[in-house]
Amino acid sequence: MKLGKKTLAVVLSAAMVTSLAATSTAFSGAATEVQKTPSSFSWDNASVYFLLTDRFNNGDTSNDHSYNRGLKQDGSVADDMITDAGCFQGGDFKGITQKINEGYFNNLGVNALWISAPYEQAHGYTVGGNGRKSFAHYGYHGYYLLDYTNTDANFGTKEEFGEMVEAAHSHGIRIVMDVVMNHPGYATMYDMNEFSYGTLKSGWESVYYDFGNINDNYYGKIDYNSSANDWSKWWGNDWIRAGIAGYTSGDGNDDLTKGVDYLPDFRTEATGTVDIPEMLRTKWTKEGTLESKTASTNSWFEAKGYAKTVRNYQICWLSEWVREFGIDGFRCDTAKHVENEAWGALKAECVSALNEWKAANPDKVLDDNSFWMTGENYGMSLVPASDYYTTGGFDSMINFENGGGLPALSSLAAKYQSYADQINTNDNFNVLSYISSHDDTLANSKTNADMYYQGSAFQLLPGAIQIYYGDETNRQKLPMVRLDDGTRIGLADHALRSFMNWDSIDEELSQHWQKVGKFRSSHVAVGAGANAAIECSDAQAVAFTRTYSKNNVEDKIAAAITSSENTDVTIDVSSIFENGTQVVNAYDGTITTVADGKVTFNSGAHKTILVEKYVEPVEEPTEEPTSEQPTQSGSEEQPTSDTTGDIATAPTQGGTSGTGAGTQTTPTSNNNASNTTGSNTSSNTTSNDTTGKVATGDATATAALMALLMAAGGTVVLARKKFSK
Ligand SMILES: [Ca+2]
Ligand SMILES: [Ca+2]
Ligand SMILES: [Ca+2]
Repeated sequence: MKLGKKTLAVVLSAAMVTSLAATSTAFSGAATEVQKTPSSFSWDNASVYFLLTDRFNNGDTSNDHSYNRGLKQDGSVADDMITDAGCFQGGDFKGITQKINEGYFNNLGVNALWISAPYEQAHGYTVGGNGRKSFAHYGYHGYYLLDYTNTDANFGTKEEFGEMVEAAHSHGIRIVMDVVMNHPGYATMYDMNEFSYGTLKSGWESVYYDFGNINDNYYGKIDYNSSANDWSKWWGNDWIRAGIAGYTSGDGNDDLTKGVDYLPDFRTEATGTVDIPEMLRTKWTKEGTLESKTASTNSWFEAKGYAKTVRNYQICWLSEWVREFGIDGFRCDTAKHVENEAWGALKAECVSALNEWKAANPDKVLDDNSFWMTGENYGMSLVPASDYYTTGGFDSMINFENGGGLPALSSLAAKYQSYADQINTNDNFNVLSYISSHDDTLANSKTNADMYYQGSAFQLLPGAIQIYYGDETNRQKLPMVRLDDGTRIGLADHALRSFMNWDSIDEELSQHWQKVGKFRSSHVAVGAGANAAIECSDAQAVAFTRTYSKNNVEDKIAAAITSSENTDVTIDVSSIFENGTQVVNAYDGTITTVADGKVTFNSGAHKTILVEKYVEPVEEPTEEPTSEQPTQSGSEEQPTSDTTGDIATAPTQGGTSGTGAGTQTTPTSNNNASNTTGSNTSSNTTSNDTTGKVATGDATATAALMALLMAAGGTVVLARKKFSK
């Protein structure tokens, strides 16, 4: 018998809970001790980590079968590889919170999480398949909306959602919610029965609960055509277009009104007023929330003075997540199937809602960034002159150009130049680039996909980037499944959403991604700066500088990747560093001094050299014996190593030169020693993150440090010290 994914998840979860028990206390109260300092974070340099909540980490197995999902009629678990691909698999908010508190995302340099839609999904499944074999397909991905006003119980409670957001914020990580305005979920037999809408045929249960034999008979048990009255008890014809009794169909040729994948289409363009749909009133009545939810919805409309259109109800319920929890941004699904006016209206209300949340929660405010919005128009690449950026209110659109991985190094330098030139010279334009996604492919499944190369090249890409969970750990696609007759079938997009591979993490690869990721998030210049190619002794290398000067932040870095491995590479950094400047290869911690405009570093096993100005370690007060500090010597103190696990740092030029140049006598350049030190950087960082040993919370000391840095005439933006103890 196969080990089902759910079983595996349960086992993993138990291990996680055990291992976390000892470390979680280190973070208690962290949220209240956040030091309010300027942040260098910019959405233009964002490192967004996209995960499907259901597929990431199971922090609470008691919610795994909410609404009887994945259960047979007798309550036993329907455990089958094919069924599981489209089933809820147990991941939840608690699991994400655990990973936040472990420092998992800080270690990667991640400063925003894009999570799948957290609100309630259709309880039942519909039928997915590829023509040879069908399987149960639930809304585990968040695209089968049932009710915007509550969390899905598989993911957890609203309280657990709030704890997750707060944990993220206290770790310097923003939360971006996937949202859908285009469509609700399908009518599933389970929901039809539960909420008394539509026309079910007798004997539907025997088909629905036969998980081992899921097929198109499913649809034979639903009568879509006979009773307009039955179907009016769903969303209703004034809310959605759907080709069923009593409903108007969309125009199949019109992107805005057609049913995408036969899903119902919300009438987002309609100007007529509507009531709360009967299905929701039925649901809320069963929950005992009808009165309160109706009242809060009505009070929003009264306060805003808006007409009760479909679009405005959606905006009311979606913006409430921002107002209640301080959600930092939305990723808008199927953007081209909804009018840009609707997106623009959503954006405006969410900007207001985030401002309201900040005013109500001044001690939890992360930075002064406005609400952010990115959108999906499948296949779109870099298109600055688009209505999405004007009418639609989008700050960014997902860039589909690199799905499956960046090009070979022969065209990488040109891509860097092109991206920086287009993206970073235009304040009204940005993209969110990715190499793997939930409905494209995984970069590591491509021929010749070297995830070390991708880890360097992708994370040094100009613009914002979206890491798909498991890019950094070499998570694999789900394999083909062998049917009883010997046929092998793929699992379509579900194969891209395998459970996070906590039990098979490629540690060396992961550390590589961490080093480059933290360099990126420490340097706003990487994603948001100007790019210039520079001379390099290794003809095979892509070598460049990035420079950024905006909003009183100055930042400069150089990098050389894809050279020969374990080779001394000489780079011309004269355009950004003066002779005599001490610089460090943040990848391995080696320090050297610029001479004749050049520096030489070893490319190491993974061909990655990340050059930043060396910043003398600043002694920080500690409440624990300094002997336990693993960071008092060598290059680990330079900011990119980021011993606090902080990510919103900008170790920019000039600021610390006054503190460093005059006092430092050591360290000297020593490749071997520094290499050794550098190789320990990641584990030391992890250690600090999980023990909270680095004591940086003393407000007086922090203020003094700030004053010192500012007095040095620099524009350093001080690290946020969120792990203060
Ligand atoms: Ca769970
Ligand atoms: Ca539409
Ligand atoms: Ca820009």
